[in-house]
Amino acid sequence: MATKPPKGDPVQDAPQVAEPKHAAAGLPAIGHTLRIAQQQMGLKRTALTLLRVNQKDGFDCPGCAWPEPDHRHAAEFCENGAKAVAEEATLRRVTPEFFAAHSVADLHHRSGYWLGQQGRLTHPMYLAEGAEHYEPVSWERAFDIIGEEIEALSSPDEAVFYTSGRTSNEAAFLYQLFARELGTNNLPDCSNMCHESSGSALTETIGIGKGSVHLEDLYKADLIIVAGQNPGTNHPRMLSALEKAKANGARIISVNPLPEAGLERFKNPQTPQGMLRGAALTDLFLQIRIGGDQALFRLLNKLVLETEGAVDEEFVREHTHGYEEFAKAARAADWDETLAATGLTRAEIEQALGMVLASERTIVCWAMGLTQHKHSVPTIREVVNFLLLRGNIGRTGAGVCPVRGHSNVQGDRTMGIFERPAPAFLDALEAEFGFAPPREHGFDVVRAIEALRDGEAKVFFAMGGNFVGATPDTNVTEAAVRRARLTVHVSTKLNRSHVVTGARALILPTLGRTERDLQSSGEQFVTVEDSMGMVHASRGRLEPASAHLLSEPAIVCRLARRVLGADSRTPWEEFEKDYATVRDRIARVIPGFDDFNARVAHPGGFALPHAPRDERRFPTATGKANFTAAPVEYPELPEGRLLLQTLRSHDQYNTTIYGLDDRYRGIKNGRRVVLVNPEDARRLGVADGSYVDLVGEWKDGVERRAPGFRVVHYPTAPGCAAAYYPETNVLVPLDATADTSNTPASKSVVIRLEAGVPHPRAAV
Ligand SMILES: Nc1nc2c(c(=O)[nH]1)N[C@H]1C(S)=C(S)[C@@H](COP(=O)(O)OP(=O)(O)OC[C@H]3O[C@@H](n4cnc5c(=O)[nH]c(N)nc54)[C@H](O)[C@@H]3O)O[C@H]1N2
Ligand SMILES: Nc1nc2c(c(=O)[nH]1)N[C@H]1C(S)=C(S)[C@@H](COP(=O)(O)OP(=O)(O)OC[C@H]3O[C@@H](n4cnc5c(=O)[nH]c(N)nc54)[C@H](O)[C@@H]3O)O[C@H]1N2
Ligand SMILES: [Mo]
Repeated sequence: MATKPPKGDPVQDAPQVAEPKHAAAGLPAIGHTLRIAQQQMGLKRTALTLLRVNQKDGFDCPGCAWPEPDHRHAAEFCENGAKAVAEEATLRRVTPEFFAAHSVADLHHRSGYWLGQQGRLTHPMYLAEGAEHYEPVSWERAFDIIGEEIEALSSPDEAVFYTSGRTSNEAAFLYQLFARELGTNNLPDCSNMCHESSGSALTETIGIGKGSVHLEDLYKADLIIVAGQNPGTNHPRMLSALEKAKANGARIISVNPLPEAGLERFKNPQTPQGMLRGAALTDLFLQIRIGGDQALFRLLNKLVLETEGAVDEEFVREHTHGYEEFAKAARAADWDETLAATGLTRAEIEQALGMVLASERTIVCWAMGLTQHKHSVPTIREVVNFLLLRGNIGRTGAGVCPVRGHSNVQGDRTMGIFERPAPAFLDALEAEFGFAPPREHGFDVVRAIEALRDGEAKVFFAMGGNFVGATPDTNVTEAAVRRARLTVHVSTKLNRSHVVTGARALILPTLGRTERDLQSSGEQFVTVEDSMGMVHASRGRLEPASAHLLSEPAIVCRLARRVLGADSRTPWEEFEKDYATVRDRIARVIPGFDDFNARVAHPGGFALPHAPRDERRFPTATGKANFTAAPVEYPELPEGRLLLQTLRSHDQYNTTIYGLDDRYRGIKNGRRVVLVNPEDARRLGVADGSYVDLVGEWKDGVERRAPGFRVVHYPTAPGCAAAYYPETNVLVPLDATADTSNTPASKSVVIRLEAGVPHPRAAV
């Protein structure tokens, strides 16, 4: 039997703390999975649903973007994928009666955890100007309201169209087409807060903003460096790949301020011996200070340059540009400065160098630990320098591997969800659809918040996600969104963004991945692209959560018909009826999708082309892979302060909180914890178990405070603290962003600790 959502809220935050774990997955993970899934779905639905995850005829797991192996297990999912599925396939419902019983003011006082636990949204809901409750509204009326507000704008650039990363290729393509026919490139997305720094750095240096490895490359690598990533929690299926790589002889270096359980030892739940003993994964753990990665890679580059025969001279000569200038900068790298920036010892760096030199095939994997700093773009460029030096791009078993977050975040970008579209893409849209797309760049996430704040944007439309919950500087962002005339959210579940609204607001409930999508031409499937550029189909089988849901493509098509009217020559009605007709257009507009419908019928899908990987061709401005030579940066920490990273617990999916535990880190029943190195804690006079407020320090002098965190003495790198997002988003200043990519620097926030008291609320 599925159980009811928790009644009590605010939930008392009462963290209990035990020793952190040293291994991930294994039996406890399976027990935990089944318990959470059954609470939401009941036993039968749990079994039926979980068996279809990531199978060739099933649906793509809405968890992370890690690719599926060619030979699949019956259970090709992980604990956290199962939780993501359970959240969506839950039997709990948020109905019009729920909204009649709870005013917006009431919901505003609930935690995000409680909101999410209420279940799936069942009806389109409307909050009229000045009203206290959402009320049910017909789809027609909902589209009329959006039409009215868009027509009242003085320019289409006063509208913003946000996308989260679960949206299918088909929906994303239609959505950007609609926005551009309307006349704006205001298409910010979650990527702006996520891997934008990777995209910026890779596009400039190798000519394409995507990773250059396939899953099989990991199995063939000699050395895999995992920097700034916690796969045990956020990409658990990656651990199976790392285990296999190790069995084939690879060595692994983890670079992280925290010892993460998944990287230490992995107990593979798919094999009996894995369950019992588990495999040690990391050979060398470099416990780096937050933000020290650019300095580390720069010094490694210097040491490689100084080693006779270590540089792949032929590759450098044939395929790269800018080597001399880079080499000059790298040779100037300084040991003492690097040791200070990284907190590592000389012996550790020399050991890493030995492993680097012993490897013919090296892969560097990374995620948010590298992308969310002021100097993220030069950091990732330094990783590219590191790989180029030894010819590790466009070679089997080697390459760049930015590990994506949301399950289709990479595909959405491929489909044109981007505020700075390439001219060639716009030309192709123009040729195919016969309208003149806007050429001026639009707003990214941070610019969209500023535009709302300054009254330059008045309509905010979100295709999924939780904009208010996920973005930085919570108080600033909430005030900005409240200034909008209209906020619209296409959503599966209730979240904070539904209760921090513009003057008018709409909730448009939609189908999830797990659900059957029936249109008038018959049952539809959609497609997604994983982190390694593989495109495949996703088919839901469950009955939709309610008869009143529309699919995301249907919502866009109807919206476009209402808003664009006779101005649009695009066959929106046909697109809604049959998604294959959308794929035919994608095939004509986007390179690599030729014969899309035929090729996606192949079980497992197909690989998109990637010039650097496939043919060592680098479509950059210079026509070569570019070495770069930025000055080395690392965060400066004033006396008595800590550098805070805001990260994920094991029981959350971004702003969706599954539960209040972070099992591998030994934390239970609470999220308001701050992990502090015991030495720092002693120096700052904060006892383990005491309560503090986290107070941000930023050049604007504004006080940003996150109250009531329990101090946990934890083996994090000295000077570096960690606490969960989204509770700490209030501390991340809106203008503290990465250079070039404008990604919020949510992994390096300078804070001080002030004595505090426990906070009543578990999760914001
Ligand atoms: N279950 C689950 N799965 C998820 C998500 C989820 O919330 N829950 N989110 C999805 C999304 S959208 C994304 S983007 C990914 C996120 O996946 P991750 O990037 O793994 O997520 P974070 O929890 O932000 O972890 C950041 C890691 O980087 C380390 N780190 C922090 N600062 C630094 C630094 O300066 N240098 C180095 N070397 N390391 C650093 C942290 O200690 C931590 O291990 O996961 C995706 N998958
Ligand atoms: N401080 C701090 N801030 C961060 C980060 C950090 O590490 N630290 N990480 C950043 C990162 S990497 C990311 S990607 C962003 C995430 O930002 P978002 O993607 O905006 O946030 P999510 O929490 O993933 O969105 C969850 C909501 O998506 C909706 N949803 C779920 N499935 C579907 C679906 O199939 N269709 C539709 N239409 N809606 C659906 C549900 O209503 C759910 O409440 O947050 C960023 N913010
Ligand atoms: Mo992300």
